[in-house]
Amino acid sequence: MTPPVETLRTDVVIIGAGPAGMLLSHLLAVDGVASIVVETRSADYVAARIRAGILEHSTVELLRQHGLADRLGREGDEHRGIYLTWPEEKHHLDFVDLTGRSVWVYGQTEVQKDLVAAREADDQQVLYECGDVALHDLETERPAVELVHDGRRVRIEGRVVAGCDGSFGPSRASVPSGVQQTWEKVYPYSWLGILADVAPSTDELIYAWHPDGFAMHSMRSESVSRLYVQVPNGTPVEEWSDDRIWEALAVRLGHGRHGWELTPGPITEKSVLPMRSYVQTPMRHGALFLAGDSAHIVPPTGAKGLNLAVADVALLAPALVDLVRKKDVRRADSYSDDALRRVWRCTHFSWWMTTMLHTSPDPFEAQLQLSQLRWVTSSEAGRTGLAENYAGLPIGF
Ligand code: FAS
Ligand code: PHB
Repeated sequence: MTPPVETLRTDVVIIGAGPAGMLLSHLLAVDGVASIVVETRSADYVAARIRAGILEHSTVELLRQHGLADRLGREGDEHRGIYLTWPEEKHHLDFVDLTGRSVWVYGQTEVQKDLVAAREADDQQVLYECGDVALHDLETERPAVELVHDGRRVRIEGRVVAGCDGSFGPSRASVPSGVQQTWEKVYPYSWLGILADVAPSTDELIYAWHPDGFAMHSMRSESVSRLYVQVPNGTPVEEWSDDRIWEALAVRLGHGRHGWELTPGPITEKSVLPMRSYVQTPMRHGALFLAGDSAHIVPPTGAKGLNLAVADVALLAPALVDLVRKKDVRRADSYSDDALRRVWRCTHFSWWMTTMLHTSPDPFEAQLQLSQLRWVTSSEAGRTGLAENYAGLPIGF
């Protein structure tokens, strides 16, 4: 192998320029800890990925606390709760009444734009379009990441490596197999998601159980709607014409029932998203710390993926500041256990919402789902339980 041509040095080498990596670089810089971010894709590619849409209360508070929420405050849409519906009924759960916490509709693409703008204003070094990214010497105090950038081999040495490289990056696999433990559940259905240039037909999100399958009405702005329908795994997106999608959404969301109507419009993007739960422990091995999708994946039914990445970083940043600036190892040593409490809470909640709302061929399961929906919408305890998980528990709970 050709020797590294260029060696860079920093405090924290961050792999991945998604929300976890870019937020971590920002929070570290606020406390005087330097980082270099390494990203395999182009900046445009990362910016264009359509992902999450809901920010929970703690995420918004953290972004505000660090001066990252100005545009969110202007362009985001604060929601008090969600609707749960099934053929006979439709109920609104008001999170603010139940828990004092709201959620915000503000696409992950917008969060990413705000993070990138803040890091560029701070002259953050981000190496895009890197290849052959490999982690080295993780069980030493001088770990390193080697890569190819602009045709040159580069070695970046730091005190710590932060694996923020999502579910397909090299970090999770860098934890030795004898050390790591993983849990995975693949769900027997997927989501077909669309973006449509049409005003939302609802003021707040609608989650719908229906014998034909789950459907959800979300949104991105006053003029752009985001909607999903449950489809079998492996469904080719071409199988679903625009008309078929809108017909299924109308039936499943309850068009014409309870005085509600769904307004269709031009579909600008459609894709099929498989659903799985995945957790890998520990979230720290030597000088490597995992945050975000590199350590866990949740089905999107609970709107937790992006918010969980933020919560990891909210714990990891102060731990690394203590380690790098003060040589205080306590929060770094407890990071994995501290983060995993929320990871498992959000993993359970996402599994619970998913299995409650997605129809299966088992008629017994359908009765259990309907009974659960009746309880969750009629009982104060049921409503509060869903509300506190959806709006999000305080970070570090
Ligand atoms: P990310 O995956 O966002 O970022 C990881 C970054 O690491 C990427 O930019 C990647 O290119 C980079 N990387 C990978 N390998 C690398 C390497 N070898 N070297 C350097 N960089 C590398 N969550 C919700 O809450 N609601 C949703 O509706 C929702 N929809 C989703 C749809 C899709 C298709 C996907 C994949 C995820 C969705 N999620 C959703 C979850 C998603 O929002 C994640 O939780 C969120 O992006 C997590 O952020 P990161 O941990 O930063 O990981
Ligand atoms: C979205 O707007 O993309 C969205 C909202 C809520 C979810 C999942 C996705 O649970």
